[in-house]
Amino acid sequence: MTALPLRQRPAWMSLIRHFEEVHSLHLRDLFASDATRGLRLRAQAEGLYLDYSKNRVTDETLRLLFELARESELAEQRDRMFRGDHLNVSEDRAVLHVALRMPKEATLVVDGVDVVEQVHRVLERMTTFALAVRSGEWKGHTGKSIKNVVNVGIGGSDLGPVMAYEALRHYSRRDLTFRFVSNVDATDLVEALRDLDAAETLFIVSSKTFGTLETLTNAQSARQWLSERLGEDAVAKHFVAVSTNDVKVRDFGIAIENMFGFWDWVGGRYSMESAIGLSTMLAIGPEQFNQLLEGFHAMDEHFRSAPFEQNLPVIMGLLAVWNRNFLDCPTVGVMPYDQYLRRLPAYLQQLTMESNGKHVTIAGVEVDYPTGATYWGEAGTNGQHSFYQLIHQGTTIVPVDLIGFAKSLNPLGGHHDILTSNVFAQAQALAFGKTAEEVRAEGTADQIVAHRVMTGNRPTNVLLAELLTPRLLGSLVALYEHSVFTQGTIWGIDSFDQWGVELGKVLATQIIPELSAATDSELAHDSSTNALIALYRTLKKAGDTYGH
Ligand code: G6Q
Repeated sequence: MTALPLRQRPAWMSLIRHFEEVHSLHLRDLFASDATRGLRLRAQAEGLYLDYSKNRVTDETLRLLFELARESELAEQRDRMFRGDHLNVSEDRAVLHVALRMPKEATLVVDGVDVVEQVHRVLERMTTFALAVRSGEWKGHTGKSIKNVVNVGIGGSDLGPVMAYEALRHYSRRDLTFRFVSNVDATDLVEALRDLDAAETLFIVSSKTFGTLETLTNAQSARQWLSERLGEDAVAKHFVAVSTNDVKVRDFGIAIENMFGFWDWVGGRYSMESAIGLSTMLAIGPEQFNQLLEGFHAMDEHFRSAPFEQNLPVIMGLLAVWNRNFLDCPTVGVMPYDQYLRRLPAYLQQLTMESNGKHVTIAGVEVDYPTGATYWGEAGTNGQHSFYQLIHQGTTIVPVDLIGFAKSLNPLGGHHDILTSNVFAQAQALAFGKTAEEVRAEGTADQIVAHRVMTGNRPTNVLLAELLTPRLLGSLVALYEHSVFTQGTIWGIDSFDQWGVELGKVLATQIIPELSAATDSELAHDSSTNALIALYRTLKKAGDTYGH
């Protein structure tokens, strides 16, 4: 990147001056002074309608933000990503999740290899396997067909699969059971397997590195569970692997013909449409999986070709920067008004926070501005009856993405209109609030008025689509991916590494033997950690009333 440091970019300096002029503007006034605002500040692509009019921006804010994108070389960086340049500088890797969803006829040669051809070769193997399992042709060790699929993975090797399964459950084979085991807490595995018949169960061990302690621990225990019931020879028909590491897969005891590969240029949190999506393909079938890929690809093309001013990911990314760096909002809420998307907030939490939670620029220089916000959320309308109070009246401004659909996959009475009315009503309430005069006019006693005032001026994006389909899900996820990319590019950070998760893993590895050894070793940590370990050892040895 040759862009100037962020604070020296002319558009950034203009935005700082501009903020002084607009920071006290209220959305009430912005709407009152422009009857067309809600028709102008909107954009549409690939079945997603984005209303961003309820953000605290003026036309000038937007002009400067688009200028900032240009000065930050967003187009150049985007093109470098699509070309396969090593944008993940700290790991010296290309960032090519966009290649995972390119059509078969496309080519993309990176380091002398056509990666699209590689991708489609794996997709074909996944398809053959998925068809065999779904048709019952793939038999388990005892000759029974597969009825249960258990994905064992964590982080990027879990959140995508579980989110996609939940999101597309409507399209899934209802006679197959899907479970997702991620936590090294044995409870996760034990509860997942409790009612399953081993003879009908297939394990997918999903791990890019095949070196992740949690996943390997769960996979070993799953193998033991299976072997105890069907014998060690059963592993061949009941275990498949998704990984980039064929040596470790073989060492674990899974044959290479039962391994589905991907590549180091696919980041874990960007991998749900690679072979990591095998459970998704088993659930919804290859054709619908293909539609998911088409949805991703369509949004990629939109990001690649639409002018910034009409480009959904660019607009959302720039607004996120505005809210983070100028309105000083430390968190963002993502609220899908669709029960099937209930795991989307968790998925986006990893995508956004692992990507943009960084403290140095690509050049390794400490940033002097805030980067990635904390993302969190809950499916609507549940959140409205709990934490929305703070969003409406708290002292922290929380920008919210509200995601709604015009049609329900489960039309039932008046449910869907009630649900969707809340999407629109929340955006209205957050933007316009309720003044003291309005509260008083309702006959509220003077001493209560202040409590009932809603200041409003709280930003929202509303994303509206017709129906949740595999294709739409692909476009929606790609929209967030490229919004994350836009933010990371403005901030000049490496959105594709995750060094912050390493230290805790290393320290835990040192502590494991101190907790599990038969004899208590000397402890040489800080006094707090020493005391915690000592107490753990004592409590572990003590008998309890349940006789464990
Ligand atoms: C994602 C992260 C991380 C990763 C998990 C699992 O971007 O790198 O969440 O996906 O740590 O890693 P493995 O797939 O290698 O087991």
